[in-house]
Amino acid sequence: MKSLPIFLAAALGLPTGVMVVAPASASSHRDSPFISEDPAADNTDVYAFVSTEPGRSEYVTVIANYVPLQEPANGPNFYRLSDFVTYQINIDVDGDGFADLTYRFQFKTRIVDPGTYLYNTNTILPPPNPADPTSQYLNLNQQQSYTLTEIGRGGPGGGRVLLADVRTAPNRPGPKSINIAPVGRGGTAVRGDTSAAYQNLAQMAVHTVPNSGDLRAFVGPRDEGFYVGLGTAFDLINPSAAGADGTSGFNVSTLAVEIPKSRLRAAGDTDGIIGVWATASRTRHPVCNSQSGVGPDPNRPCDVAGVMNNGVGTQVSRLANPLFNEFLDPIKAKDLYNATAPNQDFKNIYPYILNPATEQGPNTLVQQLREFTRCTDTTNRRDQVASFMLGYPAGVVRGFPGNRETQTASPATADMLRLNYNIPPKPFGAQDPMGVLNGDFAGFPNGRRVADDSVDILLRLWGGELQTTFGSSVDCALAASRLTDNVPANDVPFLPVFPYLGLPHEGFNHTHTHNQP
Ligand SMILES: [Ca+2]
Ligand SMILES: [Ca+2]
Ligand SMILES: [Ca+2]
Ligand SMILES: [Ca+2]
Repeated sequence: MKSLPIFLAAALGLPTGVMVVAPASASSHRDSPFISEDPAADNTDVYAFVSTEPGRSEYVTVIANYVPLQEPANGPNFYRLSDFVTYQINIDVDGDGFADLTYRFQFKTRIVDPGTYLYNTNTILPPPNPADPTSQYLNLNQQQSYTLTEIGRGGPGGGRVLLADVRTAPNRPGPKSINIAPVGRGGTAVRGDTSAAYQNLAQMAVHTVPNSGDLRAFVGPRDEGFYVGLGTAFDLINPSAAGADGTSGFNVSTLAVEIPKSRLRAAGDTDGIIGVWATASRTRHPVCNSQSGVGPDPNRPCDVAGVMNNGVGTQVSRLANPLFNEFLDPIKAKDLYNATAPNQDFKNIYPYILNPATEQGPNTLVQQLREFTRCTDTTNRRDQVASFMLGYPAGVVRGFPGNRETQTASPATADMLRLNYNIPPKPFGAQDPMGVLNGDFAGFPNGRRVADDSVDILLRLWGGELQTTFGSSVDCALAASRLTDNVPANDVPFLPVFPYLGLPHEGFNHTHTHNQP
């Protein structure tokens, strides 16, 4: 049952612990001042879970989303990832906050016909040789490919190329561009549901790496899967019973990799617990230099000035737990968070998470939540540290075996998405979107699945639901358990197969109704 806003509950004579509150944009959209100016490098969400597709329970899927709030009708230069950004999925297997396994995505854009304005010059058709991952979709004029490199312990040098110059899934302009058969370019009106045709095309961008235990990777547009009551958050948290999903009808750019557990063990993992985060690093900030005139390369008619770094680049975005930098870090620390690695968090960030009131002042999130729950501790939040910076020791949550590293003597206090992948996955459709808090231990905050209601879980965790189990004398579990943004589900279905996130919205036919399904 949906909860009611506090004012409505009071009017009906119901317990006024029931309330509505709604936080920010998608989990890390525009989370810091600097990254707001650089959407192509902006991390928006990270997911990590044991694969639920049948036959894939020995794999861990990690998804990193970038480029927030994409309007689907964004032609002719449809959204894409930047050729001048290094995107990385980072995995720590031993709890020290340093990556032991990194998956690096680097992109290349190719314009087939630079003489036209078009994204696609006719209906986008399957590649002539689908088995060859470098074979591009027919009639796709603006093509983007990527190289995926796996880097082991020891830093940025070297690495092993898993996929080279392979295709990404195309955007989804509409029924004239996405169809089973070519429809031509005449004036004929074309209607119809392109979901099956698009799914067919997009799954051709799922690539398998046979010499790496059938590791799989995907890059392409998806529906924004982070459903959230967006509009009420920054009106000073203004409760609304409407349950409007503020990201409905928008797309995002998804990078996904499905890693065999055996590779995690080969990287040094011995306890089945990993810490995951994603980053974006700018190698250049492109500026078209008018002095250069039209150059010999039709893809690069201008010199690209503004070289920042010719190697991996300068890190400008980072994300692990949803809404961590967005809500828990003060403005003065947000850019620093994005520029640093998890092993710096104990020094830079931990005090704000443990003692929000004394370290940040009177205007923190927990103090805003007190308006609704009146039982939220503003200092000594060891529950928040465990939820987001350490993982849970066994026994803290009844029945949950925990996801705190046992491999190091003192695990790093760092924002990483901890996943205990020894916990068996729940089948798709049998998952509880409230995850660990409702006894489904394969869900957030043990990793994070695409369908988990991260916002409601976070509201309950921030609201102190676990404080008593961490020794607080405050008992607000009941009130906290009623916190919700009244947005219980995504606007489109998630997929039961890799890459799991729903199909992107179509430019030709989409809405931003914000209504709940
Ligand atoms: Ca490590
Ligand atoms: Ca959505
Ligand atoms: Ca481990
Ligand atoms: Ca929700």
